[in-house]
Amino acid sequence: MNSRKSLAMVLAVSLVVLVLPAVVMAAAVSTECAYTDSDVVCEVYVDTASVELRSGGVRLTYTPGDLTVNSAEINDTVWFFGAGGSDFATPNAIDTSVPGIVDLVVGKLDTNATSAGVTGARVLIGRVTFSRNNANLPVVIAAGLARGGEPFVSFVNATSGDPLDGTTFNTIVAERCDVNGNGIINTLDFTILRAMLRNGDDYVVYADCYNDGRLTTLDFTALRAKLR
Ligand SMILES: [Ca+2]
Ligand SMILES: [Ca+2]
Repeated sequence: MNSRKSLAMVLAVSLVVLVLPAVVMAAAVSTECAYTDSDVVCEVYVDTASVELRSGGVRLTYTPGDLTVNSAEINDTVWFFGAGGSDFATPNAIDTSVPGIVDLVVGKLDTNATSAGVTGARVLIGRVTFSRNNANLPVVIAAGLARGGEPFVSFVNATSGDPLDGTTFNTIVAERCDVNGNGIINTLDFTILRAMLRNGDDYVVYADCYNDGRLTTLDFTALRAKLR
């Protein structure tokens, strides 16, 4: 490679390095829902590896005639205000008062480490369960910012206190046992589940065919029964 080419490459790499932090300084929210004939379980995660979060708020919307909220909970081992997780009296809020809407509002202020926010990949925000009122498909659930993204309900940088721009939302609603969430339950799901177990991959609710909150070989057995 001549020196001009190598200089161009160095510049290109530097540009990528310079540009990347600005692009990833946002929260990525994943909502993963598994349905059966009778219920739907949704788990909401945020990937905040690039920034420490002070607070966040996710709104799930659904069709009230099709679904009824059974329960909603926030992961308050991560999201809390108080001394090292001992005080869970928090501004965490679950609002299910309006049919068709579930708001999950979370925050963290550790009084032992006030500058620390929440950071990490795939941090659980909360879990919502619905019962199904009919057999209508598809089961429609969407996610976005709670309450229009007002400050301290939107995703807020713990360091600067500023709301983040560009929070993204990805929602997958799949039948329980559809391990790869592609809308079909077939032997490919076996293959993928095997790889997930071998690799110790993260829990995904619709891959949890046995429905016990973890991924084990029992999910194979349940998937086999489902395919028979
Ligand atoms: Ca599948
Ligand atoms: Ca399982």
